[in-house]
Amino acid sequence: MRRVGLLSLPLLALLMVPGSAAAYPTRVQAVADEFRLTLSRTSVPHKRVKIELVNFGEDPHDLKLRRIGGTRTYVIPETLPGAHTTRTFRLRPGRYRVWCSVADHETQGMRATLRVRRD
Ligand SMILES: [Cu+2]
Repeated sequence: MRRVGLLSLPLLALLMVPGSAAAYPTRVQAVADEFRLTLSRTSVPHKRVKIELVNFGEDPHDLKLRRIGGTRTYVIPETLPGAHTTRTFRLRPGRYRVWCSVADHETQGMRATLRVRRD
């Protein structure tokens, strides 16, 4: 019994840190190649979302997000083949259109949808 009590103390301390869960953004990896855009998850809780664009292709790619019905465009700048770029955005709940805006990549298939949940 005593051993169980000792083990649970650090866990209890961790759980009691106020706002500890909110301190970390949700991570999403967006893998780009010709001509696909694959998100590691398609639904995230709202607030801070950390998106990493990883370019596995042979062309440069960028990433843009816009909430359907919204006017603001969130941008991860053009990223070279083999490179990755990370940005953290504060996103409102809704459905976001995600696409690569380089040349005609979007119409070739580099698009996805990200749902930002209210929870
Ligand atoms: Cu592209």
